Amino acid sequence: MNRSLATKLLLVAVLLSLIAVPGWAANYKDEYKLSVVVGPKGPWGEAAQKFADLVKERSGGKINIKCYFAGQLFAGKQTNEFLLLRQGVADFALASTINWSSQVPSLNLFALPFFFASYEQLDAVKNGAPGKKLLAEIEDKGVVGLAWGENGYRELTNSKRAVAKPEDLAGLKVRVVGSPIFIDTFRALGANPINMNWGEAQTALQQGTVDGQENPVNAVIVPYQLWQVQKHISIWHYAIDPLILGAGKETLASFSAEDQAMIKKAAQDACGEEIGRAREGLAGDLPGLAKLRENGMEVTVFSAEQRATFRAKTQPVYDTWIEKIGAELVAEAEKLVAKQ
Ligand code: X2X
Repeated sequence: MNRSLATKLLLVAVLLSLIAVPGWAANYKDEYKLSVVVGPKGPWGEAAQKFADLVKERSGGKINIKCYFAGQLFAGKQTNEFLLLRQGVADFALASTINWSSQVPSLNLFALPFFFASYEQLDAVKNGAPGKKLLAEIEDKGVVGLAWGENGYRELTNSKRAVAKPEDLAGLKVRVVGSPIFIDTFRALGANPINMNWGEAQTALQQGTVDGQENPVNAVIVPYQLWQVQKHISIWHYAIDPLILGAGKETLASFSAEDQAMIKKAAQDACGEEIGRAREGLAGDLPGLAKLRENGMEVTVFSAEQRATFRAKTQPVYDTWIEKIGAELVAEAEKLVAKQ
């Protein structure tokens, strides 16, 4: 090869490399998939879409996240969602900690019966050492937590009668999520819990094959208009359900450091707003409950004494689950809760 040809080839190679690697743009997928258990209405679903919109806007249209609502990505089996993220079937999920607790048992911390009495207690645990440990554990398992969101306090609804004391639950058929701590809790209260995915639960409630269910007011009961099939609600705050906006580790690592920071900020912006909406009208004198009454629900708001009665009834469940969750983690959380 003569020298001038070699020089020309080198020049062409340099030019080609400049064209072929314009930053990271060439590495973007056409679509990134985000999993959501619920539909697009309400704070939870809308926050997922908001996150996708923010990322699109802030990446100048280069990062396109599509929300797959109502469990489309995991064919209804919501306790598989964490696996989907690990396997890269989903790139992101705005997920309830309950649905991930089969793979990450320590997340059952939030489902310990009658543990969190206030939002301040939840925030202290989530933002303190226990919350950080939980996110580190998830990351070890292949999913990066970008931000906390919130489903909310899980309240009991049913079509049969007002529930104010444990005896009122006797024999009541209650749909619960496929996580064993919920079965244990409802059995301890004398109810008849039935494990079911959310998609099937809606049909079961309509057809009356189950009497009740438990879910948060703003994020689920209102957007799904559960008053159409459930006449009674007990505001008993028996479990709280934070959401985590998670990204598959490999998906996240495929972005530049700059994109990763932008994605994290978008997650925090969308979820910060979502937490506010999930709690709206549900603290203090509970103005948010007016909407339930207007739609014909009979609302029973538990006093501290009523909660204490239910807490005593479910204490054996609490005790059994300490070891499964991690004694150290529970002890740390208990300390933070006691301080609030
Ligand atoms: O299935 C439920 O009850 C829901 C929608 O709250 C969760 O995904 C945990």
